[in-house]
Amino acid sequence: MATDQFQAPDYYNLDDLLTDEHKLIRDSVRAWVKKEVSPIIEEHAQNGTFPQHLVKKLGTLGVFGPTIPQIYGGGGLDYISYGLMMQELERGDSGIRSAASVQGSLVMFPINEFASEAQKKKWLPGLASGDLLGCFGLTEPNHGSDPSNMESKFVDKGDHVVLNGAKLWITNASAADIAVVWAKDEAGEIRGLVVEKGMEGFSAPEIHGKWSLRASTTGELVFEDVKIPKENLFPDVRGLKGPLSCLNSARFGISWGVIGAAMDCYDSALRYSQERIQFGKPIASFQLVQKKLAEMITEITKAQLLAWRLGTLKNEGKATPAQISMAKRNNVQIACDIAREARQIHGAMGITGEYSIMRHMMNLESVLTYEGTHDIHLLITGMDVTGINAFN
Ligand code: TGC
Ligand code: FAD
Repeated sequence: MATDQFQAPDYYNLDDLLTDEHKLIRDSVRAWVKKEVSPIIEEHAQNGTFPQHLVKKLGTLGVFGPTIPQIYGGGGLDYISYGLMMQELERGDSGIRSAASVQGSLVMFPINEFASEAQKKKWLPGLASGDLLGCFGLTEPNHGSDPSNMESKFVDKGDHVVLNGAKLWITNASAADIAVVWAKDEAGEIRGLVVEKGMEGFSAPEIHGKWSLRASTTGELVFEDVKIPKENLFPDVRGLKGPLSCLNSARFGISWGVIGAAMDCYDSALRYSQERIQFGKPIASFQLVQKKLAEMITEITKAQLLAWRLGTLKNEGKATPAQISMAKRNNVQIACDIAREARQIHGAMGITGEYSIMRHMMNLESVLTYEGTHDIHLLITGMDVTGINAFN
């Protein structure tokens, strides 16, 4: 892969909206990505391997659970800091951002929100430091967009429960030490529980053959009569709103993260178009190439403004799930479009691992689907503005 020459676009002086602390955090994660991710990521993606050695380093960097209180090892930071971290990680690769999103928003967030004090003390510090890696099991083989119909269930056996079922498409699954799993009790109510690696009857086989997120590990969670102590059940949450509230945090992070991938594609395309000579002049001098670049920077700027405003609302505790859906859907879509246009500007070079473009493009196909598909988020917006639920 060519040297990482990334220069972040800031067409509307958005840095003026950030505090000095935000910029310091953003710049330190940016520098870390250049040093630790850019030199190795293409090879991992080509080989379909997860750079597991980065987990501990990500913990040291402080990107696991940055909004979690410091007493549990988190950063105690605001949501704009979190968003900027996700932007920079995804500038490197969506798979690295995925690992951090899952750890922070889908594993640490529910433990912090719904777990007992003893559970928080047991798991949060190790997750924050990267000594432990977690995963989040909501999706099942037969239930993706409709998790309310999940089939995984557990029965009460006095001091423990016995869990049966399966989860599919789970980020970090085979690498994880613990899994936050959502399953129904005997009354059919959704509960959250922590399943630990090594528990008898629990396995987490890896899914192979992906064309997307190849530097991320994705797997299954299989539960065959897994005996789980009752201390591993979250006491403070019942129903689908439990897992869906975790998704609010992760979707928020994605709405920032994908801007990083889009910025990387735009930056690379801009540089390439100024250097590549055809018909005796740089391809940047052709109007059709300029149209592509002008539209890319316009969409990036709009996405940055949407994410920043959403971050301020989230900091004030005012961001609604529907507002988060709009930002996730819009920003992932524009990132997909930008990756595709950037690929065209790079011509044949765009299909190689010399540039990050095609890797981003393929990664973003997963991002379009996970955490709620593009169309599910459209229907959430539709429901919000019309008051009519198109799901039921
Ligand atoms: P519905 O009846 O609308 O709601 C059930 C209950 O949940 C509440 N609720 C929410 N609460 C918090 N946040 C949200 N975003 C919420 N949305 C709904 C709702 O108020 C209700 O509460 P209550 O008290 O009345 O019980 O539920 P539904 O069954 O009709 O489904 C609605 C729908 C389709 C929007 C929802 O199921 C959905 O979002 N589906 C998409 C599934 C999804 O996003 N899965 C993601 C899996 S995790 C993942 O992909 C990780 S990838 C990570 C990575 O690698 O980065
Ligand atoms: P389906 O729900 O079967 O949808 C298929 C198509 O039908 C989509 O286009 C969808 O928009 C459309 N559709 C469905 N219902 C409707 C409707 N009512 N109206 C209109 N169209 C509809 N899940 C986890 O729990 N944890 C993870 O860590 C995790 N990581 C993932 C990592 C990767 C790489 C991927 C690809 C997925 C991951 N997922 C994870 C799963 C992800 O959340 C689901 O794939 C997603 O929610 C969609 O579910 P599905 O794939 O079953 O598609």
